[in-house]
Amino acid sequence: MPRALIVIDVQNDFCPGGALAVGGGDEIVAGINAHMAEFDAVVLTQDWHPAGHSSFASSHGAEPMSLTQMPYGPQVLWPDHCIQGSTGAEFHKDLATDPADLIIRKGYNPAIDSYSAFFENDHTTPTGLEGYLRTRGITNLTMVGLALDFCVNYSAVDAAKLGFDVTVDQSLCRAIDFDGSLAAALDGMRDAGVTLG
Ligand code: VGL
Ligand code: ZN
Repeated sequence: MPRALIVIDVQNDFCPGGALAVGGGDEIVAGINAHMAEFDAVVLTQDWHPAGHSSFASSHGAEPMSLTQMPYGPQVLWPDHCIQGSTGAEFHKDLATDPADLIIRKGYNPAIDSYSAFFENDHTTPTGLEGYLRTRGITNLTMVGLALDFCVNYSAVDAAKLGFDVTVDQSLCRAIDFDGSLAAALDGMRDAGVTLG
């Protein structure tokens, strides 16, 4: 059962001091590094938005954390974050990046956000990660990282729907927990057949 560790968005902007800081986001780094050697493959994801991205509140003259309607459905409007090439978009300085087999970037399409490592938020445009994992014969995924209720959640649910055996290690995740998002995410992952470890 070849297994991959999928490390979601452990980037400066999601850590304390960052533009979209997740409480305790930096506390999981050492634990994630310590698990990498147990897996057949390690994949890192990197939120990677162009300036003026459509998921930014500033692009709509709106308040951060307000909701808008996009052609593909409702979308939370975020503070500007993870802008391509910025310090905020870099991985946390202590995250071990040398063991990564693949670094996959997402959210680079100006018109569509991408929480999931597999599909953009239109739920149809693939990132290519599914093909990478399948051609390497990987069937089992363990997901860790930031944020548990957004990018980890969407990635885990999509992976389960695609037929991967998915475990989310909650001790190596931290959540934004905005407006009930964490409880909803945990329910959604359970319903999709994700194992919450
Ligand atoms: C994320 C909001 C916006 C995440 C990314 O990594 O969970 N959340 N962009
Ligand atoms: Zn983002």
